[in-house]
Amino acid sequence: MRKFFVALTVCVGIAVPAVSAYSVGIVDESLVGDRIVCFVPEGFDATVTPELILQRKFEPTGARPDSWSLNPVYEVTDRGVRTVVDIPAGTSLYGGGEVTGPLLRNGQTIRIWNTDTGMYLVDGGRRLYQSHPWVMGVRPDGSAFGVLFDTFHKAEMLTADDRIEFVAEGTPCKTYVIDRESPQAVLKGLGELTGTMEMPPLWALGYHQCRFSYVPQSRAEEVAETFRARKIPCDVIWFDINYMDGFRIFTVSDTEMPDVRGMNRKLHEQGFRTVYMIDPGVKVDDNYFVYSSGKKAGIFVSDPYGNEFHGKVWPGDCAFPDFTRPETRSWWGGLYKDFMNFGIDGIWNDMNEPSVFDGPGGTMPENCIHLGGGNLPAGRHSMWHNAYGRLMVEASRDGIMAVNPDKRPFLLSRSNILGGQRYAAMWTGDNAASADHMKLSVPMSLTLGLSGQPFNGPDIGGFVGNTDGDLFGNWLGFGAFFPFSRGHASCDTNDKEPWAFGKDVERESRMALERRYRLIPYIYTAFRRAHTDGQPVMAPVFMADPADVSLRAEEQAFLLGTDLLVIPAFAENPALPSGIWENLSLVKGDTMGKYQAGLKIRGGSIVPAGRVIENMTENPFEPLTLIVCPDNDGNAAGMMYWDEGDGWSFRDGNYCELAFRARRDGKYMVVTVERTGGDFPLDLGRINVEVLQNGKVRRGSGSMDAPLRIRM
Ligand code: NBV
Repeated sequence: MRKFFVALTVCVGIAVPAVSAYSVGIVDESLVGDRIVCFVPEGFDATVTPELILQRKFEPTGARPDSWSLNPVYEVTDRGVRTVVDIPAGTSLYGGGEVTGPLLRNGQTIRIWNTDTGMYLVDGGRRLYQSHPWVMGVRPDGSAFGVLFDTFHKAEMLTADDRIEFVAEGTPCKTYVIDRESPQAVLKGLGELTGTMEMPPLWALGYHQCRFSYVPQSRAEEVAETFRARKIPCDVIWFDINYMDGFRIFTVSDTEMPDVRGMNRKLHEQGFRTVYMIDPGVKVDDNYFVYSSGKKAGIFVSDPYGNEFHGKVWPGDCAFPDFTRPETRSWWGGLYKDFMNFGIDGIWNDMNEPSVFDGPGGTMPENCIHLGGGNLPAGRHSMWHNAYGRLMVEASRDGIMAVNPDKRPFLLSRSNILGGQRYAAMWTGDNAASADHMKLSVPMSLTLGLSGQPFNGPDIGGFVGNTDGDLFGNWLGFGAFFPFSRGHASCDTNDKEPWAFGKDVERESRMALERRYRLIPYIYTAFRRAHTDGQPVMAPVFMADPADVSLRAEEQAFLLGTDLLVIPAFAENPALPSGIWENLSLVKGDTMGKYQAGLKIRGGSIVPAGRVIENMTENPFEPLTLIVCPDNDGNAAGMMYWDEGDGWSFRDGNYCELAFRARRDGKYMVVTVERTGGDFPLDLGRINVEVLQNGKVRRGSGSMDAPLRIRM
């Protein structure tokens, strides 16, 4: 018992005399899933580290296999509880969630302490807005494993060539180890443990245009109209903090937004959706309904003396909801009722590390008190810090769902924790308008995809600082293929809409986005796989051939889904997988575009593409085009998932799953389309086929009722 008292006192920050390290035994090591072992250390205390990361409780299903080779060793040190997992030589390490630096994580240390870090400058980029205590290892033969440290306490994670080391505050935490045949199978296992993202609304897969801020409302209307007038695809216009009345959350400024309902209605008529920002800080103002109702309910975080804690954010002095309390979460959720009824489609939760301008280390003091409730214990902020954003987005999501139960919520969060993909998509915070951050945006997004969060992307164009046409064109040229594709800009920068840099960049931007929109049937299918199997939408190149060690560090090119390679225009000598990969053109002239990413399709695959549309209210299947790239034997296969694009009827079978097959038959390529699931009535009419082989394209068309025969 004494031992864990020491560990706990480290956690709560009371000065303790230095203790020499001593080891901690394992009290249980059982299988809890298919090749998933959960290690429970002595002193594990569910009241200190309750389930938050995992989607549910996992009961033992059998004993740890004797041959199991990845076994954590625990010890208590004066820095916290240290867990070490020795790993085999030659392992490539990935993960850690939101990180700067390389995709290949061997030799990196990160701090797990959610931090508002403009331009990723705090602590040399070693801690960012989100926490992902998770590492994936890929052995030289392509088999893989994953190690999940099931805690939200402050920690540091080292990924060395010979070991993974995790030092955390709090009592010893459980460690889950997945050991499977491939990285894909390990990521599926991560999804089994932490849950997967829900199906997003289809509109969220379109291009998003943001700025800090589009005000007055006439400016937002002008931006929207310009997208349509210039025929540049776009689905979403975003509203940053200046739409609020004096930065009071859940209010709208009369002067900036004289008719918010009317504007949202008009945007909807033009085929746009709207996303509005909500921060956690509540302005201290007794005449403001959010503050007064929160104060009355006593749901704000308090200082150690029991007084409401106040810290400065945009509105000046703010109080902060204590999201560890069930009462707070339901109060918070309730605030969305009137707000969503302004005609708002999605919510953006920012500043939820939480960021406090005048707080120590840019957050609230570690001795602030959270009261907990349900299965969450009371504790100091030092304990709850990393979970603050995660609990906030759970409350936001529940609130949005309660207002619009028949719609799929769209929520974007800056802060979160491993497993938080169940509640919100994320973006990589305040990057800079620089070529370095453009290049960095690829490994950052890839790493998130390898850490359970498929729905992510950076501020395309760069947030801080002015952007020139070259940077914007280059960034959007491949940024159009991020799972979450949004242009954003800070308040004091130049305009960064696709037309703001002259005719050439405008043409290239339109082209990049037209390419994305043509691929929507394929991208939606990739999101479906993210939902069912925890697979990344944007994946590292090595996943095309995990046993090819020459691909392990590639972080310029990336895979979109399983069958397309995206090679950004900036890429120099990218390492590409062997085998057949044919160049792909999706809109006229795209292969010649200065800023367009190179696109390649995998031999043996069939990619479903639609036509160019400007937003998701249009039908992409006029017609459906099957892009076929045969393997060496003349065979190819692919699939497509489609449904209503919103709502939950897909859960009752209202979806359509099609399997495509192609085989060579003498001089012909014979392509068949078969419905393999669901009863969503998808009327496909004419289907076009393009067969890509040896740099040539052969075309044909027909309907899905009979095999399509394309003369080769
Ligand atoms: O709300 C303003 C910004 C927002 O545009 C950005 O995306 C967030 O990451 N927000 C941070 C507040 C501070 C910006 C300096």
